Amino acid sequence: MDRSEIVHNNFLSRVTAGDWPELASPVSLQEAGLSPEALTDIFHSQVLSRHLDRVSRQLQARGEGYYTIGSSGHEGNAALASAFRPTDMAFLHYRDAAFQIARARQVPGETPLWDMLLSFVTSTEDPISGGRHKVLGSKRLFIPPQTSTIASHLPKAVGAAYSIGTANRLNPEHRQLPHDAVVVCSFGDASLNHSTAQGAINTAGWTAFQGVPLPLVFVCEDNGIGISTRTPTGWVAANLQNRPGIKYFGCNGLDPVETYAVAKEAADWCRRRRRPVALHMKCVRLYGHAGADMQAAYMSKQQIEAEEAMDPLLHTGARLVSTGILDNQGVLDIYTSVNARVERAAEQAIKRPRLKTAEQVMASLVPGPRPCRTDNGPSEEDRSECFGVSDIRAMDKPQHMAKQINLALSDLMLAHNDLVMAGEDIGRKGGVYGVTQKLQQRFGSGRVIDTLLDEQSILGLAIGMAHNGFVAIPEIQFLAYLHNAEDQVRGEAATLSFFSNRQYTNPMVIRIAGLGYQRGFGGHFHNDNSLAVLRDIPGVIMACPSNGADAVQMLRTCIRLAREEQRIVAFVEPIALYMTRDLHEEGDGLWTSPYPQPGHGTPIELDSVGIHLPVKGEGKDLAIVSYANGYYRARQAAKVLEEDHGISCRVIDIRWLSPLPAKALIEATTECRNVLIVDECRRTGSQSEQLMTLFTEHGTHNLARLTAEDCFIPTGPSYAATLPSKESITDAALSLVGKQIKNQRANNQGAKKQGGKK
Ligand SMILES: Cc1ncc(C[n+]2csc(CCOP(=O)(O)OP(=O)(O)O)c2C)c(N)n1
Ligand SMILES: [Mg+2]
Repeated sequence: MDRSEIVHNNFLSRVTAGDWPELASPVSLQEAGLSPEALTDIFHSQVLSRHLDRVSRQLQARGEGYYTIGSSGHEGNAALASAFRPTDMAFLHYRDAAFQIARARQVPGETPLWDMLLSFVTSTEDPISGGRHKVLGSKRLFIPPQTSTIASHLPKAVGAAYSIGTANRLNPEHRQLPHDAVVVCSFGDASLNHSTAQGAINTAGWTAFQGVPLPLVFVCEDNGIGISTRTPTGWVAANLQNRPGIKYFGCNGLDPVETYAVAKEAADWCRRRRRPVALHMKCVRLYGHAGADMQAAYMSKQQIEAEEAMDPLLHTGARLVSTGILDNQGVLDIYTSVNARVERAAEQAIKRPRLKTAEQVMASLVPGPRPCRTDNGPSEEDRSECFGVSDIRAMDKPQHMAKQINLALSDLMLAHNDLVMAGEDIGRKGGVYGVTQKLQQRFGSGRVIDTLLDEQSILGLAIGMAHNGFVAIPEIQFLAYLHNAEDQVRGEAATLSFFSNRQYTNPMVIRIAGLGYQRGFGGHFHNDNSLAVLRDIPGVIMACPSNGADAVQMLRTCIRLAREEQRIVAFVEPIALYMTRDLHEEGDGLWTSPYPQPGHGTPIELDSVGIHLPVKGEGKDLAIVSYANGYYRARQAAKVLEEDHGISCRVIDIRWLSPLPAKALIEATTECRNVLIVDECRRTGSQSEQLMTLFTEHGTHNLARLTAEDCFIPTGPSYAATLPSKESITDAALSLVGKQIKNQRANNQGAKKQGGKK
């Protein structure tokens, strides 16, 4: 028999016989401040959660439901939820259905039973994911959906908690959380060991240790096991009890009264002091890990039965009966009537429509636009105060890319009070390359945040702040360090709109200093030349400018895309070009330009490419398609090709690496007799693969690519040995054009011969 049926029958027979467990806690209702109605309410939520689990297993067995990770044994969550306000944003563990149900009972007009059933049967009417996953979550209940890697929601919970204080100062237009809200974040005992969890807890402590407000309640739901691996006895308490900056509370989640009392104390403490709390809640896990998990493979029958005997519903029943709120029959009545209601509703839910086409599934991948206050750019007064009049005049002098990005960031921060920046060393130092110099002086340490050294926390901060109306500009100091934290983009940020049917979004512009060619500062960590990790994430935009003026315009577009269209953008800055001034010869200053003041210059929109035409001719012999350092070198090569070889060559700057501006690329090259792709990233996995495919599918002939070798980048004089150079681009172009001329001759001769035969 399915264990859920065994637990069900145990409950019925023990309640009928009045075989109640001993009270798990001496705390009385009065001491807990819990009214009889409130306890009955908690029981209702617990019972509903239990029956939803049972029914979801039945539906799965019938092929009508999918994925049945359950909440049974964790129903203490209902008492937990009752201790918080429904506007305290909750990032929940997957076993927290009872939390969501109890919260729904705090809000008029909610229909948690129906909503959750729609999610179980993946109906398009599921109010959270629109039928994309069985997932907890609700926009109205401040519960963002969570279906992902273990512990990956903790960093954003830290970010959301941090955002409350910042929102109280800046009041961003799209603010969500009240000024005195706290954030709840729950997870399992095995998840506590994940480096992401440890990192987030450390970040919370580090923040609070300095007296910075961080109203966050971490809840570790300790059922003593993670799938089949036992958590050592006492480990969770030992791990959480002595964390600097974090206050520890513990409760027995089997007993709703103690759970409520302790959770209330923890929530109140956190709300009052604006400091993080770790609440350790004991639970049991009934029916194994998830649908197909056979507990018998790793637990003895006695162990399984001992867990089942600790059923929290029996404990709540015992409380209700021992306090005279209900008698045995009253407990049974609630249990059986809710059961009947759930079963009836389930039969209706399975008839509701499901997603069918790829188009329907994909409809929520990219968030929708949102109305934003009219943007007139920063005012003249604000700019004069921020920069000083002489500095504004100096902006008309030619500037390199690092300076231009710095000015653009300043103007954007001036124009929009919902922008915040965060990263390692971006504040006082102004970034490793000075790109963020003076920004902290201008906007304060609350908007230009020097973070601790943890990329997951930096990206989590951005995600969490976006949940409260901010658009963060997190910085990853070097591209190689993104890999430590890529799940925060891939598994978390990028999936949020998809799994919430566009209701939750986390717009941001991630600035990443990257790519190769740094002379004298080397090694692959500082010269990482692979962007593959960002290219295949659905919905994420990747921008990569090659020069200062473009960087400014593209950054402005990226911020607009994030603020107004709620997009996630990676803005990759080629480090080696930050300070580059000259193109062809020393002192020519061709890689500098005046800073385009806000509202000036030509905007660079998504899907557009840059086209550089030769001085003479129309550049139809050859198009070199490249970006960043490759584009810069291609421009050098183009001059040689024109002047020394008479090849009329245009150079195309791709600018937007994902999604590729396919149409613009085809249009820009269509008149050209040859196309050479120059990609400074590694041959395997680089953009060049997609570009070759694009042009081949389009039918472009005479196509070749020059890429970096499949190798890491060394330090020392050979720093650029594996990368495309002006010389290698020139050679590749000559060989391609030469080949084309040969082919043409061969074709002409072939045609003549054929003509002769006729
Ligand atoms: C990063 C990552 N690794 C592994 C998994 C697979 N996995 C899902 S749940 C789970 C066990 C979690 O146990 P615990 O945190 O104790 O929560 P419980 O299921 O016991 O409530 C594992 C290993 C995952 N989802 N994410
Ligand atoms: Mg566990």
